[in-house]
Amino acid sequence: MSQAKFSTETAGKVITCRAAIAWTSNAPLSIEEVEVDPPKAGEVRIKVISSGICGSDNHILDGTFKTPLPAILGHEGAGIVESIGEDVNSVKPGDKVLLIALPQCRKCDSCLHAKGNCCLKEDIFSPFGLMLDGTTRFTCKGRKVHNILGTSTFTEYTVMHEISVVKIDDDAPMENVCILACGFPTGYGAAVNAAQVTPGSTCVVFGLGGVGSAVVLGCKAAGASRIIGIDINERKFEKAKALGVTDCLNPQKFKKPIQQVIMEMTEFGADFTFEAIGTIDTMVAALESCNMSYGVCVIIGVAPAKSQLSFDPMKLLSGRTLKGSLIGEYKIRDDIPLLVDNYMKKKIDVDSMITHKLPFVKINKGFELLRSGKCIRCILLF
Ligand code: PAD
Ligand code: ZN
Ligand code: ZN
Repeated sequence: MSQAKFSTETAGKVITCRAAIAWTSNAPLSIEEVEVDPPKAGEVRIKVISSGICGSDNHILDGTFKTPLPAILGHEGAGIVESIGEDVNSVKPGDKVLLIALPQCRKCDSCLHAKGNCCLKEDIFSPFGLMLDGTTRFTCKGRKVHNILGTSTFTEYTVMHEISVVKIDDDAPMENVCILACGFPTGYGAAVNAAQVTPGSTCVVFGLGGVGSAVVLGCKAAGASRIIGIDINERKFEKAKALGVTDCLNPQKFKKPIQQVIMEMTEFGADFTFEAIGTIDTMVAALESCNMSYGVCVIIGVAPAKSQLSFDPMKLLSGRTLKGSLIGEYKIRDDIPLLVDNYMKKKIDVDSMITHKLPFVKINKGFELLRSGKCIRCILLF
């Protein structure tokens, strides 16, 4: 086994490094020099090696997902532990880790439940952008800078709680494995865990970006025989077909609502539908596209702040199931290392989702690629 290289020279000291700061929404990120404090008790300081850019980061920048700014965004990272605070037992300096926005404290109601993964220590539903003790480890130009969902990966060094840090195999390929910190498990797990897609079934995936592509891979792995992919950006269709989508539809090309088109294509509606975009309209369309009696609709997309989902409750009375899924219902510290092992054994195809790699300093170009739909997943390398 190869041993990761690390230095303990910086342990206990403030590290000065580069980070991309989001000073306000709807503006480019700016690469700045930041000071990163040493980790406190229960915390881990990590040298970031790679980070994906997720649709949720873009929702923060366009103001639809509210979290305090200025902040260092990014929540899909892979790195090496630089130093640990007191009482940290599950990782040590030099360990290879994934940096994940959803913790697993193993003590709260959700963590102790066999099915729950929405750890009560998470910072997702009303993000405050600070560590659990109410402070931040980042300073830029004398100003305190928030973290994002306890993660912050758009920086050369970050500090996270141990409960959100997942130790992975020493031989994991660090340039690509970051995708297993958010996009891949979110989509794949929505299919195999949340929906429990069955062999021979028909699935519909709304949104063929990074997360939707991983849903497609999950549906395919579960044996779905028909996978209908929906996107307004037809650039996505070629890749989607390569991943396993059997029919690609652009809703803007039809005069009638897309749910009606799907009902006609599938006769009685799909067995499983997934919303991986984050708009109310597409959530309703996904619900109405699944079979009225036994269809299952899984909401993955993050809807704009304060929006409300509204639909005729009779749509559920007939037997449909509507559910949501966070990071694919994985209990991150228990389950994600196994996904990494399966990736390394080539049992799951994560690499095909990665279409671009850029040096970290070109982060704004990475966001441009995401917004224009030219990429599925773009990875930043540090
Ligand atoms: P992405 O930008 O890569 O993909 C979104 C796709 O949706 C793009 O291909 C768009 O072209 C397409 N699209 C946009 N509007 C429409 C529309 N009206 N109709 C059809 N297609 C459309 O983002 P992503 O894949 O990284 O993220 C997708 C969503 O998943 C986003 O809302 C993000 O916040 C959410 C997410 N959820 C979790 C979770 O745990 N539930 C985790 C990570 C991301
Ligand atoms: Zn994400
Ligand atoms: Zn918990």
